[in-house]
Formats: sequence, structure tokens, C-alpha cells
Amino acid sequence: NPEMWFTEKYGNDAGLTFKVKNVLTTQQSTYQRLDIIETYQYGRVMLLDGLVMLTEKDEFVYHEMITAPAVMSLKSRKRALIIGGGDGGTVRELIKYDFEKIIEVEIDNVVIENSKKFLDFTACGYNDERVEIIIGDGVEFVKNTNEKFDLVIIDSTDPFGAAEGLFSGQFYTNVYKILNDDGIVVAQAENPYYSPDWFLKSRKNMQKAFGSNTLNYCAFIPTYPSGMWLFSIGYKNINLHNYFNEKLYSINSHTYKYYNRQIHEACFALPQFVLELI
Ligand code: AG3
Repeated sequence: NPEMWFTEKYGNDAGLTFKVKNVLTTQQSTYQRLDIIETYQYGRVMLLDGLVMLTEKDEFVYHEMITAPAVMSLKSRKRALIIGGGDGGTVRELIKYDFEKIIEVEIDNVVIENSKKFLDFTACGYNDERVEIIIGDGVEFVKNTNEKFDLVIIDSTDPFGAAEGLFSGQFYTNVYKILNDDGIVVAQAENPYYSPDWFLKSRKNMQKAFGSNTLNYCAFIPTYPSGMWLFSIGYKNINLHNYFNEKLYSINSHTYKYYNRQIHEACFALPQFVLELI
């Protein structure tokens, strides 16, 4: 029995390697190549253009952390918007709460369909009646919609190809416009080891729209480049650090495997070399 291994290369001289049990599907969509593989160490893994988007074993870190810190600081939870996030992990997290409506704008239907087929552990939230899926370009949606949101989550791939526009200053300015007065936006913001320029782009462009109401926080995700993952958060007329929804937290605390009260405080602490980048 020959052994099969997959490597995501980080540039030309580093990477992360999994021993592969089998390949569940390989698809070429209009936008990207999708593979879902079964691995020994990390369970099912979804790849887009050969890059790890999630693994069954550690996706909880990313999906809890792209949602819970912002949700605990929201004054109102009526309408949430997800840009990207076709695997469903972010939807699964948001349906835990009492949002009235959760709209997901995903450009690639092939990601949603195959997640429903092979990744039940993330796609399980799509059945919730509050969830509406729009297949389309998030940049265009945010530019053209007349609706307002309390929370916007940008759950994108790396900032090239289909996702490039989701890191631009114009895009975040449009996000600012569709947020309610006490609204919050969170975007995945890459890592400071292999792609400091992508992280800086996320932060700087978020600052163009949200000014000093921009922060970054981090989480530890073993299967993303470097394992240290950053998020950018922008907020409007609230003091993010002055409001923590203790009641909502206590209702949901049993559902988290990474996030907790101390992580909420600690995740905003950034290593010195990251502070010196910004
Ligand atoms: N979105 C962020 C993935 C970035 C990982 N980059 C990489 N492996 N080069 C993940 C989507 C999960 N909902």
C-alpha cells in the first residue's frame, strides 16, 4: 500500500504535510479547485487551490474566534451578514445566538454543495430557517445593498483571486456604511510570519474606514500557516472593551471548545514583533 501525503507549501521552502487516507472529491469550479481529503491526523480537510481552508480537528478555533468575541460585544443581534464562509462553519456558530436573520453571500456554490455533502460538522447550520444564502460577489453585495447589519463577518480565502477585493479600503468603507450604529465587522487577517503584508493590508484598510476603532486579535490554529492567526475587527459607536455580554456568554459557554472569558481578554494581546509591524 503506497502512502499518500499532501503538502501545503508556504512559499518555496516550508509547508505543512498530512498523511492522506483518501480523497473524497476533487472539483474545478469557475473560481477555484476544491479538494476534500480524509487525513489520519486532522480528519476531513477542505482545500481550495491547494490551500487548507479547514480541518475537522481544529476548525472550531477559527469559527468560534471569528464570531464569539464580536457577538459578546454586540448591543443588538438582529441581522448578521457573512461574506464567504461557504463551508458553513461561521453559520453554525452564529445560529447559536438569537439573530433574527443571517445572510451569507458566497461567490462559489460548489463550496457550499460539497460542504453539505462531505462536511456535515460545519454545514449542519444551513438548515436553520433564519439563514439565507446568496450566491454572488460579496464586494458587489456590500456596495449595492440597502439593508443594514449589526454584524458583518468576512470569512475569506487568502487575498488574491476571488478574495482580493475583500481586503480593500473601498470594501471596508462600504461595510462601514451597511453597519448599524453599534455594529461590528470581523475579518480573517492572515498571519504575521509568512504574510505580514497581507495582515498589514487588512489592518490598514480596516483603519481607513474605522479609524482608531480598529483592533486585531489572534488565535492558535495548528493547520494554518505558522499556526498563529490574526483577525481584524472594526466597530462603530461603541467602546468594544467596555461591554461584555455576561448573560449571553453564560448561556453559550458550554458550546465552546476554544473561546472563554479569559481568551476574550487575552486574544487582543499581540506579540511585540506584531506591534512593531503595525
Ligand atoms: N478562511 C481562511 C483560510 C486562510 C488559510 N490560508 C492558507 N491555508 N494558506 C477559512 C475558511 C473557513 N471557513
